[in-house]
Amino acid sequence: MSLVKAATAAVAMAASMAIATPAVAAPPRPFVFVHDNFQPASQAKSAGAVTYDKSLVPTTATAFVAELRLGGKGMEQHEKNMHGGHYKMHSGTFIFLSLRGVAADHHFGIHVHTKACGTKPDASGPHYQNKKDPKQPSTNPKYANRHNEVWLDVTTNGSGKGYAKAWVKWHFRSGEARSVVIHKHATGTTSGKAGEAGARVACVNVPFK
Ligand SMILES: [Cu+2]
Repeated sequence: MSLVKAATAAVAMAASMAIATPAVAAPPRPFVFVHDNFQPASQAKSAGAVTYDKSLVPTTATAFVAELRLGGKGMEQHEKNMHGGHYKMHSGTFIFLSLRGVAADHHFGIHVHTKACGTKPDASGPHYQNKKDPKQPSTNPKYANRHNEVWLDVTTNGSGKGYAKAWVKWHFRSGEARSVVIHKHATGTTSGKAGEAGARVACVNVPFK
């Protein structure tokens, strides 16, 4: 799926829901969009996104993140309107990430983390996990995998553009998923290395629903 197609689909979906949802019900909107450029880490308090390594993620780079939550909170009225409540819709969370102006021909390991970006790379906390690994930091592939966490690894093209999408069958717990962290290397999948992707080179604040 091209970025244009994905963005068009997301906007069309948002528009259809805006029309289908009666103003009186006013349920929480099931989508979040963030579009930011990267500020120096010293600006973390007020920045939407920060970089810790300007050689890989310069301050001229931009990130776009979209979350679309299907089913559950905020979608009941929409589902009734669309289907009279007779059909069981997909339930889960779709996340889309696009990067521009970052290092060319580079594979970045990228995940949803639990805390907001800070002046220090570690401020964003561990990965968000649907089922929390009792042992933290979690490197057990039973917990640290793309079904229990949100992984958005990106391989950029020759001009430093790239995108990724993820679909998980669950919703974020409110307030517990706060950022998208960009790491230096591809995400590991083997025991003891699962979920690891090297240094945190940049971070995007996203108020996931
Ligand atoms: Cu991470």
